[in-house]
Amino acid sequence: MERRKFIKNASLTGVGLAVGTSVSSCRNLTEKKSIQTKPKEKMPIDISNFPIAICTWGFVKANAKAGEALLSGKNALDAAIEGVAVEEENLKNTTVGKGGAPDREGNVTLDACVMDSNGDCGAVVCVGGYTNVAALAKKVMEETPHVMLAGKGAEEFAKVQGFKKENLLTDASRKAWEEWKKSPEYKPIINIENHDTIGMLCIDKDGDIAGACTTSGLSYKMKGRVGDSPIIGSGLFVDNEIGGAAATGMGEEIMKTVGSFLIVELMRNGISPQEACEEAVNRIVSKNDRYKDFQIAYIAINKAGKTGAYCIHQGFSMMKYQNKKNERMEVDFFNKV
Ligand code: SD4
Repeated sequence: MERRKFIKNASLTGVGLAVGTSVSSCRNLTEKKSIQTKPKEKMPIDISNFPIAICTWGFVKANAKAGEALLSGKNALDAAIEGVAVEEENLKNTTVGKGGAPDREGNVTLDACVMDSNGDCGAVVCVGGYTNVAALAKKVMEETPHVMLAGKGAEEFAKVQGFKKENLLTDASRKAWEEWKKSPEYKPIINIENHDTIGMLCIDKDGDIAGACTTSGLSYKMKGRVGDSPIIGSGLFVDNEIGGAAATGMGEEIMKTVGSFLIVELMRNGISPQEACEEAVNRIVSKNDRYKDFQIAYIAINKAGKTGAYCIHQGFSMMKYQNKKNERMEVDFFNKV
């Protein structure tokens, strides 16, 4: 549209532009409340449903750890960080923390983010040599004026904060990488069973929501590649009035649709966590006929503690800890043919 027409249309629709807009119309704009930003109805909240912890995949121990931390009175953020740390420290998990698969050049680099019930958040990307990157992301949130630190800067910050430096490349991961190098596949097509990022959402005893997401990213990624997991709104999003969502799978596709933010916004408009996860998957598969080659999975929880999850391909599960029970739930999927 040409500029003049655009300005005219903008003023007709009441959308003030900086050029040619009077001070009073600017004031009107800031005073005007968005009709879309409040839930349609106030959710009935029964505090006896809390605490609750949910996480991606069948991470039984991690979810139990978070559930127990919540029961002992820890807040949602600290419980989520304790929970995901179980997988960050699990050497057998080749997609999170220590023991994660390296990039094509043999470097293990980790990504993580956290978001709390005040809407504060922190993230670290491309961090080598430190295992507990979700806890490091919390430090970024609390101790710096920033939201995200990358690479060397994040590593130096970890050192200053007293995190222990470690070699993240285990013998098993190195051997698998050396094997992979014999006939390297550079296409970003991934095995649908090979996404084990842990995204976790917790509601504590007070009904406050927070989350954490941590990963080593795609196996044999390009050096410097960062996926959705540490990106607030993509791998994780929490709004304490509405709920939270987390993602796992092909980060490039999740980022293009800002999946976790989308789910929370859909819930804000009165849609259930289940329907919101289905719609977020639908946004991807409806535009992208390559979906047969990659997995995307979402989990979500709303302020009332209702949960939902959905994915593209069969094989994804979600853990749910509630009333001292830690259950694994198989998740419905899109690709039924
Ligand atoms: C990423 N979402 O870096 C992550 C991948 C994943 O287990 O889920 N890996 O794109």
